[in-house]
Amino acid sequence: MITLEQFIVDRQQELADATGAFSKILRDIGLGAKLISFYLRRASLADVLGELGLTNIQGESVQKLDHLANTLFSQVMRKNPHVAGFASEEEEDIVPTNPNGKYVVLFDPLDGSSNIDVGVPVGTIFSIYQRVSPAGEPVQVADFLQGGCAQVGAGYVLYGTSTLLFYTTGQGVHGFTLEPAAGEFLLTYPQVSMPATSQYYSFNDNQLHEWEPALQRYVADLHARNRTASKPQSLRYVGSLVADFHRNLLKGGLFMYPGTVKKPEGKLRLLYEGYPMAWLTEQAGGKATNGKVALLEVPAEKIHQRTPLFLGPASEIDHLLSFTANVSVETL
Ligand code: AHM
Ligand code: MG
Repeated sequence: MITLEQFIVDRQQELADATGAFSKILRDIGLGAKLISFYLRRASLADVLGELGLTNIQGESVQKLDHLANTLFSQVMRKNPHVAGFASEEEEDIVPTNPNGKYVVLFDPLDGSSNIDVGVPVGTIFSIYQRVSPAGEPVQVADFLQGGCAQVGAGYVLYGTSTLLFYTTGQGVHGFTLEPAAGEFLLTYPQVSMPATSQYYSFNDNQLHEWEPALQRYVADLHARNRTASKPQSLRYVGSLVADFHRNLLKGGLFMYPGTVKKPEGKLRLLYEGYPMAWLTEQAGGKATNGKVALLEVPAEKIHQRTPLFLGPASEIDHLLSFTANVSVETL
């Protein structure tokens, strides 16, 4: 059995210039995940369900557990000397922490808020960059806006039937399962690859009529292919990105959350949700796009930027792009 700690240490030894700083951040993300998992397991017993009575920067109602998860993760990051600052989906601005730290961390502490109160899996998503501002000074927004290709680590934690932590540092995707009795994440999914064909598709089509016509044509094509396929794809949509993504990663499937004609930027956030999931998808052999270009190439302009998001097996994403890529937004 290989623990997350051991796995990280073994990998670190393979890097000549490794100082252990990055590994310590990954280990602390594991610690934050264990703490959040502990509270989630007791959520309906410990009066931590329901709304807090505040709205976040996105204008959305903050759940008590959103707030708790953000506080726990933030505390863990503040105490890590290698973290120079962090940005959270739940915080309005970037949070400078240790000026001598070498890295910045971005996270969505509890994704899938609408599912918290009903016992449906939720997740944490994280993304790590090396800072570009000078060491010794407070971090700046530019440290967080380097773009998806500059990520040095990314992953998610799924609080489901088990608590799972999957991450990449650019050498494939590796997954760990929390052994609750030992309090350790154990390696259970080394070198994950997404199946080349889609078994599932996952999207909320309540606004299909407001999607760009090219995308509506793609959906019609998907349904038409399904009617004649020997193994038709099934719809699976949880409404927690981490849960939907995780299932599709292991089984093969398309996830999409497009924009609408009225709201072309979509709902999901580029930095906290888009970039990390896109990198994991690519590292597992799949493709990620905003419907026009590779998602990792989309420039980051502000920390709470939103993006349309399409993730899945390369062949399915290529097929989707054959409908959407060359249609300019103005002609829709
Ligand atoms: P949240 O950050 O407020 O939890 O919202 C993000 C979630 C994603 O996990 C999920 O993919 C999406 O919102 C579901 O949205 P919808 O209910 O519109 O289908
Ligand atoms: Mg979220």
